[in-house]
Amino acid sequence: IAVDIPIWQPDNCIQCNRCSYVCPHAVIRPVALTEEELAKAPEGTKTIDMIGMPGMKFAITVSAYDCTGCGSCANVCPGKKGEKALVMGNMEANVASQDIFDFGREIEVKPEVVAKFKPETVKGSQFKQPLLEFSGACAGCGETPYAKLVTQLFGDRMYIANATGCSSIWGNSSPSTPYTVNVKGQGPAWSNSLFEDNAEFGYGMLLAQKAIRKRLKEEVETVAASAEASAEVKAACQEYLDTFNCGASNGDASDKLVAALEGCNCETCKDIVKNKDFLAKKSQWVFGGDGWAYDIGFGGVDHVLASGEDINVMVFDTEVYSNTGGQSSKATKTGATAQFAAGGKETKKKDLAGIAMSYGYVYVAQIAMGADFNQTVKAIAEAEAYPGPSLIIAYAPCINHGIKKGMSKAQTEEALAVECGYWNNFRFNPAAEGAKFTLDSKEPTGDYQAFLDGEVRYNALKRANPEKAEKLFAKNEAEAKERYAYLKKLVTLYGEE
Ligand SMILES: Cc1ncc(C[n+]2csc(CCOP(=O)(O)OP(=O)(O)O)c2C)c(N)n1
Ligand code: SF4
Ligand code: SF4
Ligand code: SF4
Repeated sequence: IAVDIPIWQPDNCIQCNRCSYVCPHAVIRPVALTEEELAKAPEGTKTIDMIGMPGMKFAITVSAYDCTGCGSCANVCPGKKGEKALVMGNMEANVASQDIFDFGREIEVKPEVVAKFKPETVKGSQFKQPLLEFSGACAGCGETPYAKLVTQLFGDRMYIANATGCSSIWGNSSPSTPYTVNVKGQGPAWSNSLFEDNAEFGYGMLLAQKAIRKRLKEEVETVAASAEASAEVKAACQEYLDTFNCGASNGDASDKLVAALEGCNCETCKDIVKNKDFLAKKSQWVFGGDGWAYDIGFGGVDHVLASGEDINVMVFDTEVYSNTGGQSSKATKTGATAQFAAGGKETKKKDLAGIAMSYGYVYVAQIAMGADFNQTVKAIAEAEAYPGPSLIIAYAPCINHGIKKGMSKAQTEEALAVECGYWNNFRFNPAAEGAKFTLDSKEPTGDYQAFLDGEVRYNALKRANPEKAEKLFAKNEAEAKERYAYLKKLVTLYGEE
C-alpha cells in the first residue's frame, strides 16, 4: 500500500527504538538475535552488535507490505551526526525486507532483553511484541501508537472495552481484527459497545472478573487449607494468594497453580483448572475518543472514575469526533473550525483532567507522545500500577486537523503543541510518595499563533473571517496561559509533603 517505505541504514542507528515506538501500524520493529538465529536469517539481513547485550545482534525490520509509507518513523529517527538511520525508499525495490520482517516476527521475545532495557521504557517496551498490528487506521494516525504501546506493556493479560469511534474501527473491522496474540496464545480480549457507554461496559467487565476471581480465590484457600494437599500444591496456592492483586506476578503464579493442580482429582481443583483463564489478575482498560469521553459518555466516565475501582480509562483526544467526519466536541478548542462549529468554536475546551483530579483518588495524566516519549510510557505504566481508577488523556493528531506539514510530522506537531503551551503534559498520582502532581511540560516558549496557523482547522477561519479568527485565536491563547498558570498552582498545592 506504500509507495515508499523506510530503509534501515545500520551504520547510523543508535538502537533507540523510537521508530518502532511511534509507528501507528506496528510495521517497523527491533529484533534481538543470537548468532544461531542470525545464521538462519534470510539473505540480505543486516545487523549490528547490540548495545548492552554482548554476543547479541540487533536489527530493525520493516514489513514492506503493511507499511503505509507515513514516514513517521523516519521523522523521529535521531540517527548519528545528522545522518538518519531510516531513509524512505521505493517499496518495490525493497520488497525483500518483508521476508526479513517475517523471520524476525517469528523470533520469540527474549525475556533477558526486555528485563535488561526494562519494559516501561521507550527502548525496552519495543522489544515486546505489539499485540495490535497492521490496523486500517490512516497513515500517520495519532491514536494507534498509544494503543499499541498499551498492548506491548499489558496485552498478554488485558481486557479492552472500546467506545465507538475511530478506535473501534481501526480496532476491529469484523471479521478481521488487528489485535493479535503472542506465542502462548495470549492477547487482549476486546469488545465494543456501540452507544458510547463503554465506561460502564468496561466497569461491568471488571465487576464480572472480580466476582469470578473471588469465587476462585475461595476455592484456592480451601485447597491450601486441605490436609490432603501436598506441600507443592500448598506452596503454589500460597503464591497465587499472595500475588492476588498484583498483575505483573499473578499471571506466573496462576500458571504455576494450574500446573500444580492439573493432576488433582477433587472437584474444587478441577473447577479451578477449568476456569484457568480467569485466575490471573487482568488489566482492565476502557478506550475511546473525546466525543465519547467529554460528551456522550461523560456521565459513565465520571461514574466509573468515582467508583474507586482498579480500572484504566484511555481517551484518544483528537479534539473532534474523528470517525463521523470531524464534528466539534467539548474537547474542541476556541477558534477551531469543525462540523457544527463552521464559524469557529466560541467556547473553551472542557478540563476533563481537572474534573477527574478533583476526586483526589483518581490517577490522571495528560500525554503527548511526540513531545515526550518517556513521559508517555511512564504515565501508562503508573496508571496501570495504580490500584484505583486511572484516566489518561492522550493528544492525538488526526487527518481532521489538516496539519500543513502532513501526517508524517504528526509526532513533531505533538512536540510543537507542548512547546507553545497548546497542550500540557502532566501526571497526578495519588499514590506517589512526595509530590503527587508533576508538571512534565516546560514553561511554554513556542510561537502559539504560528502553531495554530500550521493547521487547516484553525487556518480556515483566518481565511474565511480574519477578524473573528484574530479574536478567537487570541482567546484560545489566553485560555492556554490561564491553564498553565493553574497547573503551576497545582505543583504548589500538591508539591512535596
Ligand atoms: C449514543 C451514540 N450517539 C451517536 C453515536 C454515533 N457515533 C459513532 S462514532 C461517533 C464519533 C466518535 O468520536 P470520538 O469519540 O471523538 O472518537 P474518534 O472517532 O475521534 O476516535 C459517534 C458520534 C453513537 N455511536 N452512540
Ligand atoms: S512509514 Fe509509517 S507505517 Fe511505515 S514503518 Fe514508518 S511509521 Fe510505520
Ligand atoms: S529511530 Fe533510527 S536510530 Fe533509533 S532505532 Fe530506529 S532506526 Fe535506529
Ligand atoms: S480519522 Fe484521525 S483518528 Fe481516525 S484513523 Fe484517521 S488519523 Fe486516526
